[in-house]
Amino acid sequence: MYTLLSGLYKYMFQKDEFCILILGLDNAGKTTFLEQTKTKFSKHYKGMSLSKITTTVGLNIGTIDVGKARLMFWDLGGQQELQSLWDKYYAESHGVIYVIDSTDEERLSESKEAFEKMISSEALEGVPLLVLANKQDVENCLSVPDIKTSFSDCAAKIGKRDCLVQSCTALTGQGVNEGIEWMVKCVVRNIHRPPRQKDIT
Ligand SMILES: Nc1nc2c(ncn2[C@@H]2O[C@H](COP(=O)(O)OP(=O)(O)OP(=O)(O)O)[C@@H](O)[C@H]2O)c(=O)[nH]1
Ligand SMILES: [Mg+2]
Repeated sequence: MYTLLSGLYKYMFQKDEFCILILGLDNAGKTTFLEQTKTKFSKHYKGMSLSKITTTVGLNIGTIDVGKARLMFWDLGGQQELQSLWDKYYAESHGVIYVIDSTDEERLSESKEAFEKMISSEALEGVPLLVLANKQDVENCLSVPDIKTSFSDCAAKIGKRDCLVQSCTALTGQGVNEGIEWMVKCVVRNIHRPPRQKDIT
């Protein structure tokens, strides 16, 4: 009876947990996106004022529940000297959200270089990639098609991974739900996939 009840309890309440990295250059809007996500997906979360967010030196964490999935976010600092720390988190992550500042055309190639380096890591093979074209509220910013064109030569490196370029305004929340729901769908589907050949011991 106990086994039956504990099985039922687990079925009803236990969540599958996924670690999601939030990466991108400094000033892209990663922490703003994380705060907006926590505000939208956690009923009782009293978010900090978005205007008070300052540059991230270590990391920010956050957890949300979406259906039977629990997403644990690690938002890492994007400054150049902090980018060398990103790969310490790759092996544990189930998905990556890569944030781009669509108003910063000058640093778009720098952002692409950081993205290419990140996706070249073997530890991220098969991991879904959500690319956010952030700050779409700013007039004359780069559009989603502009960013897709600039990143088009990454296609081979992305390979068969799930990848979505999503329009987003972290400040207002536009595109946040769509992005998170897409990520949940991908990571949940991945746990039901048979392991990759090299994972079989
Ligand atoms: N206009 C506009 N500004 C935004 C948006 N998202 C973030 N910002 C602003 O961009 C600046 C940087 O935002 P952060 O969230 O601190 O950026 P970050 O990527 O976490 O930066 P690091 O922690 O330094 O890596 C802040 O002034 C934000 O208010 C957006 O959607 N639209
Ligand atoms: Mg930050």
